[in-house]
Amino acid sequence: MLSLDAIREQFPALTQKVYGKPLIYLDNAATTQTPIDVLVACREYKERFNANPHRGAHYLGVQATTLYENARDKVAKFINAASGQEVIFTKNATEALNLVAYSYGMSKISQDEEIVLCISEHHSNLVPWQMVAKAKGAKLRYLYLADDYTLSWSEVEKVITEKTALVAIAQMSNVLGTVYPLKDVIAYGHEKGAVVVVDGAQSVPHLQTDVQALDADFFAFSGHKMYGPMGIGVLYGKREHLEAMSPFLRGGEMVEYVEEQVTTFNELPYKFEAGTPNVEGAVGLAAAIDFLEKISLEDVKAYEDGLTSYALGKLQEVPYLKIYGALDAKGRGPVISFSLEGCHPHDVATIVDSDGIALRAGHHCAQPLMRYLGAPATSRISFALYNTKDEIDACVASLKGVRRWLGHGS
Ligand code: 7TS
Repeated sequence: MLSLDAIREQFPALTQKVYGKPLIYLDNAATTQTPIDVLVACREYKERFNANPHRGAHYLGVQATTLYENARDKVAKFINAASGQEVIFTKNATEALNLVAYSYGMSKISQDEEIVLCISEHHSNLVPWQMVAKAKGAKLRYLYLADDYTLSWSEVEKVITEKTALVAIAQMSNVLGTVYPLKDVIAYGHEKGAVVVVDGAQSVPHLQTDVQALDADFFAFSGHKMYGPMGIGVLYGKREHLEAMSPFLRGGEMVEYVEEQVTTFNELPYKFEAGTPNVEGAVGLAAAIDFLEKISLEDVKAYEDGLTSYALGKLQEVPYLKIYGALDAKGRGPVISFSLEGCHPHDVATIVDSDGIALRAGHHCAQPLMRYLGAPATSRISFALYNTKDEIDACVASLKGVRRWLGHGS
């Protein structure tokens, strides 16, 4: 692993002061900061190779096409897809999940079949399935969590049945940090005849991804949560599914032949990439993958587990603080949600912000989970590979002052 100093030097955003205090950025589950390698790659693309790919036969057009397709191959290798043809570039995880809902869900799900979601799903992996269920007369069913915020196997066996046509589940919750035992859930789903869609938006920056070992049917994630640019995301899909699906959006290079009345579509993956793609984003994502692989995801995980474990211990020393999520770093990712008794999460975020600390407050786009937890909102800190124990100490010290700031005795 590179030294922490060397890693932090890669992130210009982290050297800033806000309100005269060093920025402590603990909102990485929302988006990560960007390393110089990614900034340089994007800039170089725009300065030297900018062209519309797959169209012009001119020099720049060929360069742009090569960069874009190399990025696709890099992504395929990174997630261990069998082929780049199974990797579709999208705008973000949300668009990737909508693509599956529209192109697979709306044609393959039938009346009275069941779609199974976990109660902790982000709205991006929930609202599209509500649409499919409503349009097709299917039923939505939820996997509920145990008191320790884990998913019990008895719950899996109870909810996923022969009626289940599709299971849509995140690998890691963006609120609780729970990492779900997806390999087993997917195998069980397949046993019951279901297709399994994985939302990897939170897990990809922290865990090694292997879509073939998982045996996921679809796997979605975003570039900007893994040190890449915004506006680029990925949908992996097994070839057999993608081949059988209709396009999501239409126009541009996703066609083979267009006649006045009918169109035939391009081969995979272009069939699903309508319009001019985000080459700059793809190039940046490829650079982000290089950056992560240079450090190694194994080392990233070990380091972040250490931060999570440390933070869980320190947060429990804060009076009146309740953690929503497992108290052990094992089986969870570096995302910690909590409440401070008597303090609204937005007040907590505003007060610690004045100390230069960025954390997140709200429902985290997981309102059904919040309702299930009985908490309308929580505060959340989330780590990336550049965070430090000193930053956690500073955050905890700031949190300790919040209740007094709001007029509570202690
Ligand atoms: N799925 C999960 C599990 C997420 O955490 C998010 C974003 C998304 C999907 C959507 O990603 P997007 O890139 O398409 O927007 N989660 C958060 C969050 O926790 N705070 O801000 C965004």
